[in-house]
Amino acid sequence: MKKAFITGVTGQDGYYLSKLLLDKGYEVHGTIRRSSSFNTQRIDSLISEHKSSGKFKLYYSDLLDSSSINSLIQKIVPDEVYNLAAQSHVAVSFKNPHFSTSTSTSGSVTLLDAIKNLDANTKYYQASSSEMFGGVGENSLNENSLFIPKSPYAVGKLFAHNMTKVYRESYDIFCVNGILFNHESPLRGETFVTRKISRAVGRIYHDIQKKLTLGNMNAVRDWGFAGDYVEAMWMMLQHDTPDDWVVATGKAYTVKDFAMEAFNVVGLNWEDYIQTDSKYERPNEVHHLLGDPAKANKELGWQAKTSFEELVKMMVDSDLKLAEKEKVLIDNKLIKPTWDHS
Ligand code: NAP
Ligand code: G4F
Repeated sequence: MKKAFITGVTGQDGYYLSKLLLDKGYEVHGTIRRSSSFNTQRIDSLISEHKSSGKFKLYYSDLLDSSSINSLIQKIVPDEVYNLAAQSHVAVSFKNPHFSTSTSTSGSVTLLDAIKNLDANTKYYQASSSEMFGGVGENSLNENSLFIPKSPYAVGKLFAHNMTKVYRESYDIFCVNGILFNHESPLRGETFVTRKISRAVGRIYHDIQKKLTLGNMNAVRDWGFAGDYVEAMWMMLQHDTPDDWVVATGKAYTVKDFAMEAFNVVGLNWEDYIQTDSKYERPNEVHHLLGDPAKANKELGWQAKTSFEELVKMMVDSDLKLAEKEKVLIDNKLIKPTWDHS
């Protein structure tokens, strides 16, 4: 039985990747951070499902704690390591630059070096990001495009990306970079723009929110479904040779397009509900990200299966159900509308 070690298992991709690997018969070992409130909501269903088999194991750790990461790698001796952990919000990385960059920089070196010292042919996946391209111009971006990072988040990711290549070339370790473009789902964090929109549509439809306030609605992104993208992560580690691959749909839309489509799902006109505020704009915006997945299509046999329209509908449908439950609790005075985290 293959063993996978996943950092960032409590995140959006952590859930989808764990589910994929558990379904394939892997034993999955994931790190979670100690928090004063519970942070395993996304993976609670997997924890219950695999309680008796013992195939889903969790450990308290943090990527900044190299000693715990080293001990875990030595104890588990995983076949595959997926480094998904990051402070992944670009706007927040401007406010917490030290933490955001060190999680990616120190974290990747700790893992790569632990794998080198283990000497057990462990394969490594680095969660690289399209954010590293910087979104200058409107060309479709591939593995050979120039990186022009524009945020502390992107600088940290570029360090980890380059370090992964250094370990691959220097020590013959099977380590890959998945340069993933934006991928979303009903489990997306609520402060990313797609989920902020789908959550608002659900709440506006159920009359528990009046307006949605956004930043730059002209920003362009290549949005895919996270469930499709974790398959590409796994496929990279099954390829004959280690390399770097872009994972994207090859189609681009504006934030405004996403909002229009989301309000359309419930038959409302987005213009009646959306306002803008410069507080949601970044100090250095990434304007346009469109990916060219030709290499992943050809070499990995990977294809994005979910269309933009299907993705938006999936997210809105899920958030309509959530808002319906919230409405009952609010009407019965069991909860109060929460502080705006966005
Ligand atoms: P996410 O939902 O924000 O999850 C991030 C995970 O990292 C969470 O489990 C979080 O733990 C954990 N984490 C944060 N700081 C940590 C630290 N210092 N030590 C250990 N764990 C830490 O992100 P995602 O959307 O699943 O993305 C997964 C990875 O892919 C990230 O590295 C992200 O930067 C990268 N990526 C994402 C996209 C995308 O569009 N989703 C595109 C390209 C690349 P808590 O739950 O405790 O916060
Ligand atoms: O949803 P976002 O916050 O995602 P962003 O910045 O593209 O980053 C995500 O994708 C990256 C891959 O390219 C990942 F590496 C990263 O970890 C993360 O998952 O913002 C998307 C766009 C931006 O241009 C932003 O300025 O939407 C614009 N936007 C407009 N109004 C907003 C808002 N973004 C947020 N979060 N909130 C707004 O109100």
